[in-house]
Amino acid sequence: MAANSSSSFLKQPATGITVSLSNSASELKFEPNHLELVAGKRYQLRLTNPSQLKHYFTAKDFADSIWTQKVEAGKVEIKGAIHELELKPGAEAEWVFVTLKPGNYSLRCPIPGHTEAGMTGEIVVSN
Ligand SMILES: [Cu+2]
Repeated sequence: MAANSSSSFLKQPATGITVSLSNSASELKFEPNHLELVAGKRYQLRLTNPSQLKHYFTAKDFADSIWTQKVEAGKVEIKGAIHELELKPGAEAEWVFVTLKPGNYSLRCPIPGHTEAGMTGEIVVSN
């Protein structure tokens, strides 16, 4: 993506969304497990893991369809393309991105047994 088009995205206020990877009861699910986004908008996705296990936020086709501004975790800020995030117990991260392409994208935690137990979700990007 050209730098000039990304700088116009940066002027948009980001819409905040929070997704919890599992919960304090360590149930294997994303909360919420369905996200509705609009193409061409800037989002600040806050990910939390209040459970006792590590989890992944894996949505590769979605990650390929967006422009990532940054991921912030602790005192570290990462720029550039991100494909999946691993959150250790108690971790938090913020992913700031702009949606580019409409579509239905699947989300899952690929840790053995977690997808099968229902740790899946859907990200819908509409026009
Ligand atoms: Cu998991």
